[in-house]
Amino acid sequence: MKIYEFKGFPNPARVRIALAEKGLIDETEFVHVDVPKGEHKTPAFLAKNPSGAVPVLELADGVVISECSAIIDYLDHASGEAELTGKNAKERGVIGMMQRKIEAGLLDAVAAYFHHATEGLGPDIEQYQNKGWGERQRNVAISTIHWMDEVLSHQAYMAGDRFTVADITAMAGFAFADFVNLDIPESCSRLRDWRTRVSARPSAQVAA
Ligand SMILES: N[C@@H](CCC(=O)N[C@@H](CS)C(=O)NCC(=O)O)C(=O)O
Repeated sequence: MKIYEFKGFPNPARVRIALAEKGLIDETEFVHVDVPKGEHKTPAFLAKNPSGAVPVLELADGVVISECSAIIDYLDHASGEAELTGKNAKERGVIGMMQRKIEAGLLDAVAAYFHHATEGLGPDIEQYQNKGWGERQRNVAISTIHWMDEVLSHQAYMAGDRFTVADITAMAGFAFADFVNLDIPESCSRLRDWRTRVSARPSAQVAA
């Protein structure tokens, strides 16, 4: 299988972490897409993902899957037990809920701040910006960070007692937050401890 990506960017990192957790890195061909140069907006790439974003998974039979949550869902079910996305109906519900709340409230919110309230990827790529919306999304991210710290008062990981896709999304969210200088406050000590623990996982090194 192929992954079209830009190594080091937050969303491609989500898929790299999942590949490493599943032991699938060596079975993957990584194809570099030069996002800052706009290669993700070319007709050839838009034919694979009309959203014009990385990562994209392409299977040997030509089937293409975009959106990290869908890619990770596929990887988790294609190989071994579905530890990352849930082994039964209840787990799938809880993990899916936490993944989506963290995706919307942290990762997407920080991305909106970056693209709308900073220079983002530069004027050639950022053809519409709304500074007020970007600033508002920064506040959404800050609220989400405090909520995540509270979640960790009764469980070790974002969706329960083991590492899941919800933690992967959170890791990417904080990598993006670092990039825009949005720190985890000192008062959020549980969240800081969680970040130290998940950053020490071998899969985190693969994504860096
Ligand atoms: N919801 C998408 C987000 C993908 C995304 O925004 N990727 C970024 C890289 S981290 C990108 O390609 N940005 C290009 C752009 O916004 O022009 C997913 O889950 O895959």
